[in-house]
Amino acid sequence: MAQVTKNKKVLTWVNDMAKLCQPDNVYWCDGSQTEYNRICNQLVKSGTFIKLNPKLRPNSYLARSNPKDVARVEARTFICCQHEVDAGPTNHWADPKKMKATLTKLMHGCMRGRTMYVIPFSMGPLGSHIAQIGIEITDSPYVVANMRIMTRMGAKVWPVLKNGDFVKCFHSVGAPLKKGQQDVAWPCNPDNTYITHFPETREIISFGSGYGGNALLGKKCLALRIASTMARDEGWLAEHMLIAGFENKKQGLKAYVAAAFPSACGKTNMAMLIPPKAMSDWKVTTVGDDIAWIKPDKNGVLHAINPEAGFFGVAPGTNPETNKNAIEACRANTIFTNVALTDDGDVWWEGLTKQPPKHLIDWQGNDWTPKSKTPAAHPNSRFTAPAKQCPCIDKNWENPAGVPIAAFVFGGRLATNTPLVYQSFNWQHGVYLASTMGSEQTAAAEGKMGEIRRDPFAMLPFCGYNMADYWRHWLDMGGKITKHPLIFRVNWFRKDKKGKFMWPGFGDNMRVIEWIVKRCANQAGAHETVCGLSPSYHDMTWKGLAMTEKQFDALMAVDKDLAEEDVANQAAYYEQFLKFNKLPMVFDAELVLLEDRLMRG
Ligand code: O2Y
Ligand code: MN
Repeated sequence: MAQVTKNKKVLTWVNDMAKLCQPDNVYWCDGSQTEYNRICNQLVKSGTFIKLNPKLRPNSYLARSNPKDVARVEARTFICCQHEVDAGPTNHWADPKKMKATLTKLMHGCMRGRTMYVIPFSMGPLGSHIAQIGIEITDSPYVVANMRIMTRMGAKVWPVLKNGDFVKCFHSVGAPLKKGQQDVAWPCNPDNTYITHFPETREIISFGSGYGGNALLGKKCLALRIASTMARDEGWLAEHMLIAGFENKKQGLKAYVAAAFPSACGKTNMAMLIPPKAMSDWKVTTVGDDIAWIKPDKNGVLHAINPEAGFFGVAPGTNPETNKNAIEACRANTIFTNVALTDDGDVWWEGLTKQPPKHLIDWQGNDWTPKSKTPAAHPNSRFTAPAKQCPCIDKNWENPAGVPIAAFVFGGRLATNTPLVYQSFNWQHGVYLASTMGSEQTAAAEGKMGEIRRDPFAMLPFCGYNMADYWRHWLDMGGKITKHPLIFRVNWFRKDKKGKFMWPGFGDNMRVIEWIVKRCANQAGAHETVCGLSPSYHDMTWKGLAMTEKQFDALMAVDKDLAEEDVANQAAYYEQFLKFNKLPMVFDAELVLLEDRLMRG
């Protein structure tokens, strides 16, 4: 048994939860390798894990979820604060008292026949002034194993926590076992799923799902939904952003960039980008691939940490060409969920190799051949891999002070009328630009594929309070910092009339990032357009890519009629925030200025 804490708040809470949930026993996680190995072996015995061939994939496992439990469930995700207006029109709100009553009923006896694990964890380097401590109570050993990769977890947290406060993270798969009842490989309760957040008391209660963001509570629930409210109250930023370093020693350039993209838009790929051969004097290093916590230092310069310790990356589409570093990161010590199993005990997913293997076992455990009508791996299948295994991990990735942020980049997945890149005129214009981001629907979230939804700051599913208050917070932060990172919009996904991508993406995105880094160093040109400050063809490096000026101009072009339509769409989108006068008035001003530029241009 691990050394446990004397923190009374922890002991009382764990005791109360044990009384309510009635587990067969309570286990305090120590976070050791021995413990991890024991839990993985137990998961193999229970049928949740398949041990992969140790020669091909050392110390790695495959889990297959219940087909009804394969992704975050936004429709069952709630912000439970006193006043509905504080959750805002883009969140599902629930009255905290009523929700607690509903949950308490469900939690009563919900861990019977199971072990209740207590996981102390730190989001961010232990002891960093930007880090936060959470404690997750869970009845899922799969969650324990994943949390050991995704967070700094175990006994080392107690001396940092001492008698301090922590975020209470309760999780249950919601599937108690009767005496003698045989367990299933992936227990869950899809008909009674609740992912609930109580920002005013900094608590999370998740019930019914064992998958990803619903169950690994340090990630989306704590590091985004709860942390965003902490950040608002305390004057910092909790963002759905990758953090990467871009350095060109020859040219004396180095900048850390934080970039927000909606789910499954290639964030992990950008965080681990490999520049094209012709730009091999650039080196890219990864600080984080999904979440950034950003605070002004004592001089008012924004510094960011990655609160996570691992990657929970989308498997399909990842291969040595699209993301060699991610492939290397999951070579060993990795948990795969819902990918396919090869006949020699390794993993496979769509896009991993050009030719699929002749035979596989698919993510649901069925025989699969290239003639099968369904994908071998689920589109939202994942790898959980330690960040330190990434070959391009940044030397400062665990620096408790974080890394200085020179630029914010906001992107989406838009096929039409959004240029490849442009810079905002100023901080206010940048915040407005990020508030209007939109993207086509992906597999990680629910909804119809291909539909466009506005996803301000890529935070739509992750902002723990009223989105309009969040925008105001960003505007206010502009007044609290001395050195404003430059703000950019990018769009890697523009298509031509035939539906073909106009930009190669992946490593070639380095060309755009080079322009961004040079703008930060005052070393690249830009001209004013209706959108913002844009590069001309000659402001960017084209060596090694067949891109004509005409093609580039098409990538940057803005159709004025379509842009007018978008102004109207944006105004309509903002309308929902007008209630209670939440919408920052400066956004109206930005729309007027844009209309004016469109009229003049
Ligand atoms: O479906 C899930 O639970 C995973 S969602 C996810 C995982 C890693 C990084 N980002 C996301 C996301 O949805 O943004
Ligand atoms: Mn994400």
